[in-house]
Formats: sequence, structure tokens, C-alpha cells
Amino acid sequence: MMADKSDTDDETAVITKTKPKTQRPPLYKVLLLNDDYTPMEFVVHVLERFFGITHSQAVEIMLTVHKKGVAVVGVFSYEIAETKVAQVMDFARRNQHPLQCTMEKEE
Ligand code: TYC
Repeated sequence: MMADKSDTDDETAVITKTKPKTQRPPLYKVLLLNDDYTPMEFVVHVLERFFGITHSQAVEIMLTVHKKGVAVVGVFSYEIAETKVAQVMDFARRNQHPLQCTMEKEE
């Protein structure tokens, strides 16, 4: 009887384990930075207006930035984060305040 091919040759089986990679879209933190000139009430107003948070949450975040220099305001998709940063920067500029807002990829 003929031997099966797999019994006679020197082929080595290669088993490739495919990692089940679940791809999530990256998220971006929107950061608010402290400065010495922007009035506290303006920052609170910005937070309420563009981030849809309550007055007391806005005061809390503003005070965190004031004391620590920076705070995360929210975490969003790239496009939403970019829009929030642009809205804050534009509104601050139009009101002649040096308020700075940036975004950073969440690792
Ligand atoms: N440090 C500012 C002041 O004393 C207030 C302030 C808070 C400014 C948060 C910017 O992102 C900011 N008037």
C-alpha cells in the first residue's frame, strides 16, 4: 500500500495563530490649560457652552485647571475633539482671552 504523502516527506506544518485583534477607533483627550489672564467666569462659561456640562462640574474643572495647570475636559473621537478645540480657541480669541485648549491621543 502507498504511504500517505504526509508520512514520507519532510514538510513541516506551520500553524499560524491569528490574534483576534479588536480594532477600536483611537480616542482623544481634550485638555484645558491654565493662564494668568482668562477670567474664571469665562472659563466656566466655555465649559458649559461647548462641553454640555453642569455649572458645578464646570466650576470644578476650571478650579482643577487653575490649581494644577491642566485638566482633561472630556474624551472624544478625533473629529469631535478637533471641533471642540477649534470652538474653544475661536471663542477665546474672539473675546481676546489667551485661553488654550489642546487635544492628545489617549494611549
Ligand atoms: N488662572 C485664571 C485666573 O486666575 C483662571 C483660569 C482657569 C484660566 C482655567 C484658564 O483654563 C483656565 N483668572
